[in-house]
Amino acid sequence: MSALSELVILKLGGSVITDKGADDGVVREAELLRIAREVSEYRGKLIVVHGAGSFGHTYAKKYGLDRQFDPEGGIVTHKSVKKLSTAVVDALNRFGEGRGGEGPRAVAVHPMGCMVCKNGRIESMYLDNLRLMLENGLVPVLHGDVVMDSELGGCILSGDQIVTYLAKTLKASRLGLGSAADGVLGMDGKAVHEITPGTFEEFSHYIGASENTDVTGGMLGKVRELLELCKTSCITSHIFNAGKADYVHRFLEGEAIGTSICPDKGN
Ligand code: IP8
Repeated sequence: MSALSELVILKLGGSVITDKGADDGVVREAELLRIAREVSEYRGKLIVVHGAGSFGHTYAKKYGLDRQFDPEGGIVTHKSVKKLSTAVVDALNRFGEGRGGEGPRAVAVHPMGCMVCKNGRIESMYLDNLRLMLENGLVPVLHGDVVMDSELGGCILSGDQIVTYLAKTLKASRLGLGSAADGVLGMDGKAVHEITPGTFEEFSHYIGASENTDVTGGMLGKVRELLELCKTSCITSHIFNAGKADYVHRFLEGEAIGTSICPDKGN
């Protein structure tokens, strides 16, 4: 098991915890509870970030927020992802309560209230609250959100960008993206074991750009964020299938499952 001082960051994809094909936000309750149970077994320092799924993406698309900021659309979309955040926090705390005070004590941290972007990229974030939460046994839960942007007025911020920013800034030891696929799928439909900055070109043309109503780039967007992280901070990330029973637990316990995005050997 990981040492308590090590920080693990886990992203739960919107396609896993919501019905992404739905026109309005629909939580996949059974999946969320199963994942919350798996997370509750982990005792180390943990940040959970979740995607927006059919909550945020539906409204972001409706109001064209990926093209231009719109205050009304921003509020509607933010309200919608906050609703999903409450569902995630409640599910995690439900399992925390039964473990004699040892289970996760999750608390929502909404990016809209503590992050600012510039041209869609995170420029600053208030982090003292996160550090204190981690030191005091809380599990901060963040999510893809609408945030204010010093150039654009406001923008859509993907959880994929949030996890890499936090991993780099807080020096996480492990980062996992629990998606609805087994990892980055190769030509044979099976998960590619490893992608490095040097081998990315081989795979880039058949990595899916986006699925359903996703306004933030799908699998290709994730891989790009994670490659950037391993180039700048040498942190290895794992994209794995959080829709499969026990995979979240296995990732948290240190197994390299799915596709690893890691630095080139010799770097
Ligand atoms: O699902 C998108 O976050 P993601 C955020 O993590 C919104 O890419 C509001 C659509």
